[in-house]
Amino acid sequence: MPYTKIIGGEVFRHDGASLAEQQRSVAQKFTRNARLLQWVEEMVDLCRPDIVHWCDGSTLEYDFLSALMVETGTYIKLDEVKRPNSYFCRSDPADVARVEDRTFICSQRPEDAGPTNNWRNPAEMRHLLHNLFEGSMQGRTMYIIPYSMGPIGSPIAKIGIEITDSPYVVCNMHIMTRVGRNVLEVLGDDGDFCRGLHSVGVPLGKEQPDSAWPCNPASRHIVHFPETREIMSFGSGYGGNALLGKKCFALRIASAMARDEGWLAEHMLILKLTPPAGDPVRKDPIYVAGAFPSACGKTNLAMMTPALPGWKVETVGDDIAWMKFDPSDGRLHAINPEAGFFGVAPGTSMTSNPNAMATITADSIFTNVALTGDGDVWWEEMTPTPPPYLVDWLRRHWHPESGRKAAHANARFTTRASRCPVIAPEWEDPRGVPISAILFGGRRASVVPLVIESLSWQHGVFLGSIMASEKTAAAAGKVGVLRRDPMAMLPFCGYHMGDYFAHWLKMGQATTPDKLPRIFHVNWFRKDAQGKFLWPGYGDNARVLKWIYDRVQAGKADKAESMTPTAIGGLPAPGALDLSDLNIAPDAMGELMAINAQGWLNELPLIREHFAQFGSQLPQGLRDELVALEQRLRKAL
Ligand code: GTP
Ligand code: SPV
Ligand code: MN
Repeated sequence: MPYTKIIGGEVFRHDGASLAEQQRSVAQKFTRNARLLQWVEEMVDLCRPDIVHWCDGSTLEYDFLSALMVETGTYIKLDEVKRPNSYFCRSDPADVARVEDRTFICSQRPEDAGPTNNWRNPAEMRHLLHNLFEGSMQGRTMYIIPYSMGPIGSPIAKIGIEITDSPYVVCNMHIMTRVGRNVLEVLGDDGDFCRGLHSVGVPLGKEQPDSAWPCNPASRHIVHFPETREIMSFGSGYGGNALLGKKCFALRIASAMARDEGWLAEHMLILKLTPPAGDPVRKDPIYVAGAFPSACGKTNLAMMTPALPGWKVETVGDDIAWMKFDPSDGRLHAINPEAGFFGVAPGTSMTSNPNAMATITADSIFTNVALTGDGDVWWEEMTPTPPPYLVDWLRRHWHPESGRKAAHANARFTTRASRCPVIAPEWEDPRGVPISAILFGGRRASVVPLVIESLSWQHGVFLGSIMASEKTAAAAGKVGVLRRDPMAMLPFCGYHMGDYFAHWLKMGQATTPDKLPRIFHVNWFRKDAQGKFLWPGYGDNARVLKWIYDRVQAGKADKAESMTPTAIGGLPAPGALDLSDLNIAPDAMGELMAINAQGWLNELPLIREHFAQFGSQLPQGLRDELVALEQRLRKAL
């Protein structure tokens, strides 16, 4: 038995016949919420764990579970001087990313899941899951995690309960969400919550040794019941498959709630952009939200160190934004419902993202990176020269000459948002921050210019709806293929994507046009004929942010002259983009800003095909935009 004593919260040890009674008496010290108590009892009966552990979110609990995982071989503690209070973890090689083809939306009617989701009949799926979860936690501890998405008790926050048999999930949830008894206090006796049941799907027989990363890839199911706000996840312990507050609740379930309640749950970073002090025309900071597909630069942009002197970027969130129109000022306000970052490690360096590097100097979890000989971590591009020796994420010896990657492409760090040196002071403001600009962007090697300003809210929604991006390693499957990923929500929209577009259009009616955020489309990923990036990106993206600042801030003298209208939208007028001290070839700049009318015309059949799948649920406004785009392009030829 891993442990028997009561720690931090309370641990209940299954003791034969008295299981129900003991569990009940411990549970009641935590909550009197009848719905919660009954659900936990049912899940204990179903999953038959040896121990039930009600999590209290304390440091004691975190340390205890971390030590437990060191003991069982799941974790390696990193060197206390080099990387204090941090752990290294390797997953099973078959469990390294979200599994989109094993992710399901179970609404009563298939039309409510739509063509971009895997729909399953809810009753049939419940039956299948019941069989999978039956006895799935035998020999294991069941953890009950009460968590809040958003600051505990704030009017916009929402409560979830995750039941899991993975201590790795508990520790990650401690960092990524707000866990604790105070969540249950806010929940009260009759509050409602999002139910999330998770199991790695590997029951343990008596005396049977556990593996360092138990998982059950053959039976993986990441299942959502948007109508009843329930999640059931089986067989995977990795990231968005298992940390149910993140993609499952804060995006798939929350997007359905947002549709019903008139707000937006989006796959977006939130940043604060402050112009240089003493600038004669630029004064107040603005807030920008940006939707980029997985592993396409949200964390980088959210923590960016601007290449332009005096400009400052501070982080509000790096992955998810919940946005509501605030009646007091009529503006769209955004909160980051998360409490931490689950960030892509490879490519993160002092050059690409020094603020992320500073955030993860301590108190962090590193999954599927490489381990150095002296008890620290490494991943591709972390340092200009790799260390002479590593143990790679597959537990093999690694040398620079090994000719393979030391870290998995979707290796991740888990770290608290509060550790970030550029976290915005207002990042936990329950009112959220007022959004002035929304960015949509994907990886597009060709055709799509560096930045486009939409002509209207409807045109901006159209640009978001036709977004495409080359697939990354953040999800299992073939990397590099171009796919439509509307608003970066393709894997995360919990309902029919056509209805989602309609919801976006409707949100544009919620306030007066002058108060709506302005929508932009950006592309940091244009490549030249040799396959090299044309745009330096990273800190130099501040040049684009500065132009956006000028475009959205009323009162700027040369506002009208800073934009050139084109067939696809507004582009920076000649000279309007600040390229001072930028070392870039003039023809590269030309290519980045060119309107390739023929290239866009060639895309129209693909866009039509993309739209066709939504059938009658494609809103008329988007059809109109497509027709108008074609007309403008033909005129431009
Ligand atoms: P998720 O956490 O998966 O939702 O993704 P994310 O959007 O937060 O991804 P992240 O910021 O970690 O993206 C990292 C990847 O984007 C790395 O491959 C970076 O090299 C690349 N990247 C980020 N910014 C830029 C940029 O400005 N230019 C280029 N060329 N690559 C960039
Ligand atoms: C993403 O894939 O968009 C992520 C990582 O943010 S995960 O939480 O694993 O989904
Ligand atoms: Mn993401």
